Order: sequence, then structure tokens, then C-alpha cells
Amino acid sequence: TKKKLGLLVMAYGTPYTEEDIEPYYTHIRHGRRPADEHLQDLKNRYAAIGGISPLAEITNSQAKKLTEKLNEIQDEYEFELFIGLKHIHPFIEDAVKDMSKAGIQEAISIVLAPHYSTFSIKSYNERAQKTADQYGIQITSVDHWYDEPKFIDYWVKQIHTVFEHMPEDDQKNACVIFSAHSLPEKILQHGDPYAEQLSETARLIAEKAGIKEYAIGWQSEGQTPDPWLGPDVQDLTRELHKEKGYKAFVYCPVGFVADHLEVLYDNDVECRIVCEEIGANYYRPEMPNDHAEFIEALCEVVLKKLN
Ligand code: FEC
Repeated sequence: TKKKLGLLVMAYGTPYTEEDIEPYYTHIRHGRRPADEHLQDLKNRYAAIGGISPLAEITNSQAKKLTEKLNEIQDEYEFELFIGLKHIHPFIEDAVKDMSKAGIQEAISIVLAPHYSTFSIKSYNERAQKTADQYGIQITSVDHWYDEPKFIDYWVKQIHTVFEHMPEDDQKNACVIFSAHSLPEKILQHGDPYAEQLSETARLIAEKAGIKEYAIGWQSEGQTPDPWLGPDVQDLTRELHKEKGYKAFVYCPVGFVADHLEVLYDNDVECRIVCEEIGANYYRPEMPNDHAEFIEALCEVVLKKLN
């Protein structure tokens, strides 16, 4: 008989309705309500991508397909899915509580973000662990999967598709920009591996895709006074264009796994505007979302952790 195992899939979460935007942003700000100006700015960005973000639906689909695939390809474990979000319900704590109600004693958790940082994966995993301790559940947590070969292959394939459809002049003069969500620069003082892991993801993808012209940048930094990891992708685009005269930019926000605000707005609106200003063409490969190859990559990660 198969061993029953809880599968805790954790993700960032997104407002479900416009009314959710304020409490969501307040949660991101650790309970401090953002200034009206910042809140309005965020509401405008959601409005610009069609009102709400497709993230909730994509997260659910990724998690469901991951569970189905895991149960299909092996017969040692019977995985039971629980979704836990960082900044909106169902919160990570709710998911672990539900596991307990369902009689789960052992679980594995994975965050739908590839790179480890004290500010991201660590905080997800700590919240899961803390609640699991209260309910006597044993959780094994995946810390990162930025170098999973099938994940690398996903991006290689998407980049090739983009290049195949470019005019020849763009192909010869294109630069690929790999990026992740910026974090406060102070993380580096504590030996945080986040920046190094992004470099490694970029190197692995570029090498396998045969891309020589590439750069690494950061995006979506917060509205706070402390310095954030840079260069920001928009500044980087201008600089690269000035220095090397690239005619096309291919944005690969590999720190994210879905179409959501930070990609649909920060890349597709903001970076595109920069490209238009400097007279370069804008390209952005498809995000992993619930593509079969990406789901298989996540399966690998989970099964490797268990074995
Ligand atoms: O709704 C959507 O479609 C977008 C969802 C969303 C994702 C996401 C991913 C990451 N964030 C990370 C760190 C930070 C830090 C701050 C911060 C702020 C925001 C705000 C929104 C937001 N984040 Fe986010 N992030 C998403 C959404 N994030 C909205 C607030 C407005 C703004 O600043 O744009 C700064 C907090 C502060 O202001 O003090 C830090 C990291 C990731 C990638 C890893 C992960 O997915 O967990 C890191 C998706």
C-alpha cells in the first residue's frame, strides 16, 4: 500500500478582488498600512493588467497538476495537496492546520519560487515548520531548485522559440536579461545565497541555450528607503543599449514562475516602455505557469528530496 504524504505547495498569493489589495499590501508590509500614494499606485498597476492578477488561478493549477503528476508517476506515496500562501488566505498556517484535520502526519513542502533567500523561501519554510510543530506533523522542506535540469531546459526551450521567431537583425543583436525580484541589499551581509543562485540559473540557461550576450538584473524593488539589489532591469536596459547598441532585449524573469503583476506590469509594461524609448525590440518568453515540462521539473525536485 502507498504511504500517505501531505504535499504543501506554498506560493506568494495575490488579491482575489480589488477590496483585497489594501489588506494584502498591509500584510506584505508586516502589518503596517502603506501610504495612500503607494496603495493607489498598486491599485493602478493591477488595473493596468486587467483588474486582478491571474496568479491565484495559475498557482492552483500548478499545484493541482503537480499533485496529479506525482501520483501518476510513482507508487510509493499517495500525495494529498494543501496550498498555503504567504500574504493572503489560505495562509501557510491554515494549510498546515488543514493537514492536521485530514490526519496527515508526514508532509513535504515546496515553494513555487526557485531561489533561496532569508527573505523568501526561508520565511515560507519557517512558518510551515512552526505550525507543523504545533500539530505534531513532520515536514521535509525543499529549500531551492534554481538548478534543476528540467527547469533549466524549460527556459532554454522558451528562449529558443523566441529567437526562432525574431527577425535576423534582432537575432544578431539581442541581449538576454535574466532577473529576479530585488531584495534589500543588506541580505548580502549575512551570506544570503539568493544573488549567487540567480547567477547560477542564468549561467546554466545561457550555456545550454548557446547564448553569449546576456546580463543579470533585478526588478520590482519595494518602496522603502533602504538600498535594494541592483542594477534594476530598466536601468540595465538603457546602459546595455548605450554601451553595446543591442537592438533587441529578451527578458527572462527566472525568479518567478507565473504570469503575474511583477511580470505583466514590471516587464511587459515598464521594460517595454524603456525598449520603445531607446528604439529596441521587446521580447519575453512564456512563463512556466502550468506547462507540462515545468510540472515535470517540480516532480523531479519533490521526488529527489524524498529519496
Ligand atoms: O499579485 C500578483 O500578481 C503579484 C504577486 C507577487 C509576487 C511577488 C514575488 C516576490 N516578492 C518578493 C519580495 C518582495 C519584497 C517586497 C515586495 C512587495 C510586493 C508588493 C506586491 C508584491 N510584492 Fe513581492 N511579489 C508580488 C507582489 N515583494 C503587490 C507591494 C507593492 C510593491 O512594492 O510593488 C517589499 C515589501 C515592502 O514594501 O516593504 C521584499 C520576492 C518574490 C519572489 C519569490 C516569491 O514568489 O516568493 C522575493 C509573485
